[in-house]
Amino acid sequence: MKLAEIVKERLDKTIQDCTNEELYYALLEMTKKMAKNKESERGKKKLYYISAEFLIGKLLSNNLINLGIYDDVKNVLEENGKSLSEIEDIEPEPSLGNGGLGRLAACFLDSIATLGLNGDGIGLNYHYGLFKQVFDHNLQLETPNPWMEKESWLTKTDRVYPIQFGGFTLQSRMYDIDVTGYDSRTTKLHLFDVESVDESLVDGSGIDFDKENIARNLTLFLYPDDSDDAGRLLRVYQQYFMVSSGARLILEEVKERGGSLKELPDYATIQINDTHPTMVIPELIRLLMEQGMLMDEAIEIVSKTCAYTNHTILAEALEKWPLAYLEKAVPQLMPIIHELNNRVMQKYTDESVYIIDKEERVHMAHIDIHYGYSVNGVAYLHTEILKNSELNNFYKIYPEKFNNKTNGITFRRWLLHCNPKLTALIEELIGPGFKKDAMELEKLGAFVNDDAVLDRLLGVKTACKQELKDYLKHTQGIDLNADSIFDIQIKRLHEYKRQQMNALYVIHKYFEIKEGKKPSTPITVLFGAKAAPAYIIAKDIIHLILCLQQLIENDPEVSPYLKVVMVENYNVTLAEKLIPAADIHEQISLASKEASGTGNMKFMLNGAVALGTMDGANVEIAELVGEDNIYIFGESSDAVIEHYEKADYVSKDFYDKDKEIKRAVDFIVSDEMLAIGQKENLERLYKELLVKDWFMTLLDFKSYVEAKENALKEYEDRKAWAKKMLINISKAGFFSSDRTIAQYNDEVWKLDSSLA
Ligand code: 26V
Repeated sequence: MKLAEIVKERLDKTIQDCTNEELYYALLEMTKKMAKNKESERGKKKLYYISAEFLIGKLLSNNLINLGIYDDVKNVLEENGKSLSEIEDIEPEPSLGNGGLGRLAACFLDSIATLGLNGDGIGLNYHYGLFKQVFDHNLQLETPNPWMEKESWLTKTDRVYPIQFGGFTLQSRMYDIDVTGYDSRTTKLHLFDVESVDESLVDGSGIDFDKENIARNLTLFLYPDDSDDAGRLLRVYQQYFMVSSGARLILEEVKERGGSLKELPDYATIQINDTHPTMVIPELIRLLMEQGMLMDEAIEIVSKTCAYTNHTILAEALEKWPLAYLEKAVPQLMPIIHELNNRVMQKYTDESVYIIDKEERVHMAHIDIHYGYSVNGVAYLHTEILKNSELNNFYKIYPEKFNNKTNGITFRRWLLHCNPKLTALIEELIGPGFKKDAMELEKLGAFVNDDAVLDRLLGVKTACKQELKDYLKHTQGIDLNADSIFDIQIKRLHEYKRQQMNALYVIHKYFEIKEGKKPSTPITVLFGAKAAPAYIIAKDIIHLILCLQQLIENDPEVSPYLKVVMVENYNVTLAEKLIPAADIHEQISLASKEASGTGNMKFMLNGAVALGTMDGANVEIAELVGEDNIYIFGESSDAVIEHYEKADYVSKDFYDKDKEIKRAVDFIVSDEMLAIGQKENLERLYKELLVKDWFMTLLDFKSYVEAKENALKEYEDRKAWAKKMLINISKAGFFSSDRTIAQYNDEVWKLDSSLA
């Protein structure tokens, strides 16, 4: 059905007469109908990707591209005096994820659909998502981010399941979002919602609500504040609600496809995305036993069905739920969890592999590893660290279960959609084949010495920088200098990602400029990051950055050469504008701590050059592009792991012995800064860096400054820089999520491709 017919039928209007909002809803209806007609053929075995997060971003443009009608729609709208990009602005962005883990799940669904694999996503339908970030007096405030309007991408289904908790039962209803794959089929994201949810529980503009009213609050927020027992318990309720709903759907679908429960592993494979969905293992065992299966057999069958992906080695992110929480929320799982633990205890004497520890906490990852058939890390280095250190005791027991699947990104969103100018240039140079086979980008290598091509590449970058400037002016009132170097760090705010190190560099540069050492080209340091509401130091780092932004903005001696910008409410939409405009991207985590990173891949694909440590997928990027096309600094992961083992890192030593480090750190609590910022926040951060600095900022600071100066210097040779850009783009093919998903399928899931 054509757009003109839809608006006629909906509103009895012509396209010309419609408002942007009316056109948005008409396009929504049109794409939903088109996606319906393209559902994948269903093979015998099906993948269920269960995840607490799916950071899907806006869907309209992406769907139009994947359905192959983007240009047609754009033209029709233009002929009628309408702009597709203005219509896109109307679409709310759901914040159903936090960062890389959730965005990865969304990229994976795109690739699963594109490859024609039989696989769906399963998650929760959070009404207010994570939260919307607002800056006030240089501090982060959180407000709800409602995204479900009268019409949305969600389709209500008839599947409703009763989900039992200790003492009460809630009804769970399934909603679906169609996920379109490029040029091919669609798959589905199933989001479960509690029927009794009540948005009015959130009053005022903040994100506070009655955490104990589970029936009404369960699907309001992703990761509600977990700084108290009620918040943590709510997470357990959410997790069980998600996996019990998912498990029922999976078993029902197996039966609908003609399978018996004994054949579960032949009909279903479940990818557990980090530990949030781990309870699916005991829940499936329980449901199979409820249908008459003996425990031994139920455990064996479920163990052949579930596979686990680890996304972090940070101790605080590895979930360990107190037994008491589980006893209260999900008492029906307790006999099973105890039995799973008993079996481990009977077989192994090493207490570090037990499921329940001496402090009566349940280690969720241990359930996955013992009772799943595959354990994978998300980049080469990360998997090696899992095997050789973090999970070494498990690796010794189950070497055959461990495998690596280096993350990937969908090029449809992170090139075709977000950077049409670069896409057009690439297509002109090497033809359209790279859109389906990302490895074809290698063909760009033929142009590294072609001055005309390099000039055009620089031209595209300048145009993207100008677009970002216009966008930020229009949406956030921020002024950028499009002729400056755009140095960008966008990711969750976390100490291990070391935004504080970048901020210390800004201070260092501020001093240099004051001393008369001015950069050849002005520098703009852009940040985008949300801090978890209860993560105090992360919020202090945001405060530091925002205060620096204000201080420098108002200093006429410095502001022509240096600008700091922290964009408000960093999300997928902003990433799509920021990434094409970057010259340098910061991937500066403490080596060993960033499992993979996926932003690094997006920037590379868009012709930015990385400044980074040998961490996560940076290692693989460095190997592919070669040392001339990336700026690597800092201690190795081995050295860092050794520092932790020996507990021999003392940040104060670095502060005492280096004047420039001392000067930068001291500036955090200088009179200038205290005149702008909050004493409490700045002093806390200052002390943290001096007495703890758990992620070794000061250890790497000097080599960071050196590497950054080198990058800034080499930027001045525009031709040589353009070459680096081109090489980065040409080597990005490996990081297509189509490759990652094909590897999961070949080595873990073993589904048939319905496109074969
Ligand atoms: C843990 C927690 C702990 C409590 C607070 C809320 C919360 C939310 C998420 C998590 C899981 C952290 C794991 C994670 O997000 N890992 C990221 O996964 C990306 C995709 O594999 C990877 O690129 C990033 O390097 C990794 O940090």
